[in-house]
Amino acid sequence: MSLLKILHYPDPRLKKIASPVTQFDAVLHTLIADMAETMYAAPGIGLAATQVDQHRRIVVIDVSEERNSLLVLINAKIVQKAGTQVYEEGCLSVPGIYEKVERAEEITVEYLDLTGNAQILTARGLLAVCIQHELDHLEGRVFVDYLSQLKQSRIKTRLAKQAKANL
Ligand code: QAP
Ligand code: CO
Repeated sequence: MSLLKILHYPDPRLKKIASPVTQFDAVLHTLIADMAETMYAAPGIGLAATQVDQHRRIVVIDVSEERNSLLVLINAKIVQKAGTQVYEEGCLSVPGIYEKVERAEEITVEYLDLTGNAQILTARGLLAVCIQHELDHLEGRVFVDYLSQLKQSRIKTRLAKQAKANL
């Protein structure tokens, strides 16, 4: 297992659109194990392959307190949305920044599991927010994209300052 390097906003590679997974082999399983290790080490509650510069439709999530309920979504698609909720989101690619974003309250997703079997899941609350946030990454979208231009430019300035301080 190994820790993967996480891309930081506004890296242009975060805008790439991910391709569907077609091979359920050892290479895929290694990438997923490394993504999970990277998410837990951060620590984070969700990580999309895009964030580690792998442009494939893979997401790992664990919103449990105990950090023992790994959810792996491959080629996931939201097939139903209902209601709205506002949640203060963060992102491992946008360190130290938290902003409110409005998303659907309840969603149903169809996806493939680690072995390539089709699954369906209905989620609400934080898990629903996290799934929507992570699936956005696979489309090249970051939560910052939903904020005003003024907030976006302030976030870029703050991250550039942080990056300089970390040299
Ligand atoms: C996405 O985000 C998410 O800034 C997952 O310094 C966030 O795991 C979905 C993190 C909130 C729903 C609600 C962020 C860790 C982790 C930071 C994360 C940081 C350290 C973010
Ligand atoms: Co994110």
